[in-house]
Amino acid sequence: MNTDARRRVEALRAEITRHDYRYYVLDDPEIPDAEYDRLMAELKALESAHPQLITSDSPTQRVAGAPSAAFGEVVHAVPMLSLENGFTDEDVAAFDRRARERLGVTEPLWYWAEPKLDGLAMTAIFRNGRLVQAATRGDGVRGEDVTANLRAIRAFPLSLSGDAPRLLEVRGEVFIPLDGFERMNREALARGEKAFVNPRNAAAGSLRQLDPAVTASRPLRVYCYGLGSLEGWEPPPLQSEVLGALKAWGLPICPHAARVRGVEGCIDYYRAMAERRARLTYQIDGVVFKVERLEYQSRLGFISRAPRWALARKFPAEEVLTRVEAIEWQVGRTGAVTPVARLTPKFVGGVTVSNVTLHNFDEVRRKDVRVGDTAVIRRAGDVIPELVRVLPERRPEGTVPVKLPERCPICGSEVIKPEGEAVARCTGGFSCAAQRQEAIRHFASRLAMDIEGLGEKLVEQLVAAGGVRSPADLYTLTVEQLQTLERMGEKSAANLHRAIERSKHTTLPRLLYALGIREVGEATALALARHFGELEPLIEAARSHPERVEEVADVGPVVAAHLHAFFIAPAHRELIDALRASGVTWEPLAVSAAALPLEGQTFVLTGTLPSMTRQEAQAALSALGAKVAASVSRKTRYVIAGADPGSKLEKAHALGIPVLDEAGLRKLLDAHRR
Ligand code: 9MJ
Repeated sequence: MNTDARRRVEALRAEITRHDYRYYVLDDPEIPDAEYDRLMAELKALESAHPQLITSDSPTQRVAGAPSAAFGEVVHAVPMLSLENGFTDEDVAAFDRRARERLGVTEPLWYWAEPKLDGLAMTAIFRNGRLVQAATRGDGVRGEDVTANLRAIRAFPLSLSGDAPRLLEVRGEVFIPLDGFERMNREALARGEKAFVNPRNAAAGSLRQLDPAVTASRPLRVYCYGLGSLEGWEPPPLQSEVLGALKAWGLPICPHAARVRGVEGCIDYYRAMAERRARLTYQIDGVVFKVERLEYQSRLGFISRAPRWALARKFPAEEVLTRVEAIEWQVGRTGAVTPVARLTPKFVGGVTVSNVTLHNFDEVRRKDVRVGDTAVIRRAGDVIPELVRVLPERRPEGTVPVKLPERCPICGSEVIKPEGEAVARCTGGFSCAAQRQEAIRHFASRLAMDIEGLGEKLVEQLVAAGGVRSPADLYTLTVEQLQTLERMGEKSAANLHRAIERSKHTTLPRLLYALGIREVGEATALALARHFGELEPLIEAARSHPERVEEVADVGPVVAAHLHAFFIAPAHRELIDALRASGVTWEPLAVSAAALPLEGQTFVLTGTLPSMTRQEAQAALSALGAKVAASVSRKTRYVIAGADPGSKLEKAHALGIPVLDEAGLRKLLDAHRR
C-alpha cells in the first residue's frame, strides 16, 4: 500500500470538504473555483490510480451507481409536519396569544424567525456522522427515497464534522437560488428544451431525477431548519442553539434567520424581510416563526399535521400592472367558449404571465375588461394567475366593450349562452375539432353506446390519425385499420371490432344520451324516450315546437333550448342518418330499464340531505336496483352529497365522479319511477 498516496488522498478530501463548508455553509469562499477544480482533479486521478482508497463519503463519489427505475418508499419515524399559515399581523398576534395561554406564560415569548423558502422539504439521516438516507416529505408520513440524489448535491455534506451523534435526522428545504435558476433556463433553452416555470418546480424536478448525475448538474442548495429522530444526543434548550449545533457539524442553515422577542419582534422581522425580499438571492413566500424553547414546543405539541409552536406568515400575492393586448375565445373539450386575455408578458409571483383566463363572459362584463386596458394581475403561490381589475383612469380613448362571439372560432357553429348561465357554448359537438375527441369518448362510454375497450387513449389515436371525425365513422373501421393502432394486437383488434358491432343494437335512451346533447344526462334521456317513444317525433318537436319538449317532466327551457340547437344543426341530422346507414338501430326503451333501471349502478351517500333521511335515500335507490356503498371508488356512478359532506366528496371530485344534491337525486329517482 502506498502510504504517501493515502495521506495525500485524505488531505485532499479534508481540504475539499472544508472548501465546500466555507462556500455553502459560511458563504465565504477562500479559493477561486479553478483552484477547487484542480484539487478535485488531483483527488480523482489518485483514486483511479489507487481504487482501494475510494470510500463512499469521498467527494468524488457523490454520483455513484446507475440510475434507478423508481424511488423506494420511506416511512418517516417522526412525521414531517406542515405549517399553519397566517396572512395578517392579527393572525400573528392570535398565534402568540394562543401559545402563551396554553403555556401559562405572561411575559413575551422569544421566537426563532426565518425566511420561508419556496422549495421542497426533505429529511436526511446521518448515522455515526455519515449520510445514510434521504427522503422527500411526501404526504408527511411516507416520502420517496432520494438518498442517491441528495448525495449528488455538493451543497450538502456526505459526512458531519466533529463529534456527531449516533443518529441525527435533519430536516430542511431543497431549493434553487435565483441566479442558478436563470442559468439553468438559459442552458435549457440553448439546448432547445423547455424552460422551468419557477425555481420551486425546477428544484422539485431536479431532486426527483432517476439519474443522480442529472441532479448533480443542477444548482441545488439546502437549508436545514429542524430535527427528526435522534440517538446519542440531547438537543440544547433553544431552537437557535439546535441550528447552531447543525451549523457546527457542517450543515447549511439559512443565514437570514434571527431571534426575535414577542409579537412586536415577529412583526418587525416580517416587515424587514418583506422589504428585503426582492434583494435576496433565493425565492421566499413568507417568514416562519418558531417558539424558541424546545420544552415549550413539546408542551404545545401539534394539531392535524401542523405544530402549535410555529406559524408561517405569508407575503401577500405580488401584483403587477400589464396591458391587455387582445381578448381571444377558446373552445374547451366540452364546448365551453372561454375568454382569455392576452397580456404584455410580465414576471409575477415567480413566473412570466402572458395570458390569463377571464373564466366566462359575465366575468368579462363584470370587470369590464377591454382591449387596450391597463390591468392588475397577480399570482399567489401555486395558484393560477388572475386578472384582479382594470384601471379605468388609464383606459385609452375609443375602446369598446367585449362582445360574445356569435360563431365558434374553431368550427363556425352557433354559440349559445342560455339565460341565467355563465358559460357560453359552441353547439358544434363532434363537428367541432375542439370537441370531437371528447364527444366520441362520451359516445362510446359505458352508459352510452357501451363500446367495451374503446377508452380515452384509443379515441385519442383514432381522432389524431384523422380517420374518425364523427361517432358514425367508428362503424366504418375495419379490423385491419384497428390493428394499426398502438399496442393493438390481432386479437384485441378483433375484440374491439366485435364490441363496436355489438353496440349497433342499442336503445333510444342510450342513443340520446350518447349524442352528448348539453344537459341531457341519462335521466333526461330516459324521460325524453318515454315521452316521445321514437326519435323522429322528438327531433320534430325540438326543431319546431320546443314548448312541446318542455312538457316532459324535468325538462325546462334550458334543456329545450339545447335540444333545439342540437337538432337544427345540419351536421347532427347527418350524424343520425349516417348512424342509421351503418346499421345502428335502437329500441324505443331500454328493456331492462322497465324492471330495475339502476341495476348495476353503485351510489355513495355523504352529508345530510335537506329533507330526506339517509335511510329514505337508500331505500329509494335500492328499490330501483341501485347498490349503496360506503366508500367512493372508480366504480361509483354518483355521489349524493348533502350538508357537511366528508372526505367522500373530495374523493369523488378527485376521481371525477358526478355529484348530485338532493334535487338531483329526486330528479333521477323520478325519471326512473315513471
Ligand atoms: C421553510 N419552508 O422554509 C419549516 N420552512 O418547520 C422553515 N419550513 C418547517 N421551517 C416545521 N423555515 C415544518 C416546516
